[in-house]
Amino acid sequence: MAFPEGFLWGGATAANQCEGGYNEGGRGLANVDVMPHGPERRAVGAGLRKMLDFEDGYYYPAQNAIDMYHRYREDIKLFGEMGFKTYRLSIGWTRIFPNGDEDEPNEEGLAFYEDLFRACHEQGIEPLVTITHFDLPIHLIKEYGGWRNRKLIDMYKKLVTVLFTRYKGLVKYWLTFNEINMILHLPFMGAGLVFEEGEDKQAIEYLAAHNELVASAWATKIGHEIDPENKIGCMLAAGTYYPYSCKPEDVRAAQLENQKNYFFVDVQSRGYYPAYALKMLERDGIDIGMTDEDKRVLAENTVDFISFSYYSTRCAADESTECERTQGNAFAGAKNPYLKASQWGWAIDPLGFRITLNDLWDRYQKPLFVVENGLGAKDVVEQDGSINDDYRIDYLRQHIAAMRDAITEDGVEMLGYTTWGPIDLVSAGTGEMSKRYGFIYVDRDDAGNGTLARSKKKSFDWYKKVIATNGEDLS
Ligand code: BGP
Repeated sequence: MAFPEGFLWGGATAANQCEGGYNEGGRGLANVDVMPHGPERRAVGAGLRKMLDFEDGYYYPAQNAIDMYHRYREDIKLFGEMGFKTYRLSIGWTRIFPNGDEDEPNEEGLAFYEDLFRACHEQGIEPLVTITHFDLPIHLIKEYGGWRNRKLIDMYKKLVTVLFTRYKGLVKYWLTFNEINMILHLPFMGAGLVFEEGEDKQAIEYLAAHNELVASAWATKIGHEIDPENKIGCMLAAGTYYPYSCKPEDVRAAQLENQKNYFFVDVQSRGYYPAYALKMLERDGIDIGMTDEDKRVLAENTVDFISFSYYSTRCAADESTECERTQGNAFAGAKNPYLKASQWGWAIDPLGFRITLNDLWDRYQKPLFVVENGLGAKDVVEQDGSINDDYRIDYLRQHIAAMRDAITEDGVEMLGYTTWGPIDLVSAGTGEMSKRYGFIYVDRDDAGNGTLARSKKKSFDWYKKVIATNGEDLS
């Protein structure tokens, strides 16, 4: 058998991209709510255009998203029908602590997720919970400056203590921060950072990263203390950087880019700052405010498993190298001439998936959990209502086959695989609905029009069969 017994097949979503109900159930406002659809989204996400409230003339897709806040039972039932073993979802921090710094949590928010987890178990689905998926109370940004402020470690500790206590027995798999390395690419989205004129951006990003890393280690400690059954993982936006050529300068450029990403997991998995990161901080004169307690907490509370998203590999070239550069997603780089790209310019590289799996397994020797993978594409609804998304099936088939090879041929140890957006949802990068990943179609467009009705695409039955055969039948 290729995939191990009990392999956790499923799908992944994030609260702000599917829930909606932004002002219901006592929920407070979060950074992700005020990221508009349209050309300014990227600058807002990067912390370069300050937008801390809703402004006139913009459309904010997270306000209602796909209305899962009201439809989760119906949606989870469809996941159950596909045979999901796990469903990865995230907690909206502001449902639990509307401002982030209250003493008492909001019971309505806690009850909402409790019922959602029960709905999962009724379908035989194990929840996999991301504690924060690009999600931070606006109040913590306005009052404290987001994750640049160490006080957020305490707010986070309070949040996780409430979650681990309340959901003991209902949730066993946890991720501390979604794509923690996104701080370096979209720092407002990743850490609630907004930069003022003249600030040292890099210094603030690494300071915020340190605070998140320490908070993540505390969460691991608290989670294990509350329930030793808890399995707590880190989460990386992965995708190995290839050198553009075998020119040593290109190879070095790729090595440096890879280290920038590995840095986070090196700390979370090994428990200390790697030498190359310490040297870089020293060289650039960056003080992250490391305390002895931080060092101890990091060392004693490493993660149980490594989770990551994989959409594509990336390519690095030295500045002197002549090549086409791309800004396909949040990660800029050289354009790989050997690969085709998606409609949104993301390189498609199934073999790169196997390479990335090997790189991470070799480096950490801890079980891997792929918690995002998929193809964002435009779908066409036929006259009869059917949606023939063969391109999506092809993408997933090739990636699952590459993952199978990594397990059977290379000996990579894995816990599971969740595709991104099993139901169409709002794109994190662009705010669009038309960038669809789902097996389940949602009738909603980029401007927020549509009935929100759900319907099955061709890929729905295909994925159902993949799960039913534990990955044996990919046809
Ligand atoms: C990851 C995020 C997700 C998700 C995905 C796809 O970076 O963790 O939240 O959205 O990418 O990206 P996009 O939505 O921009 O297509």
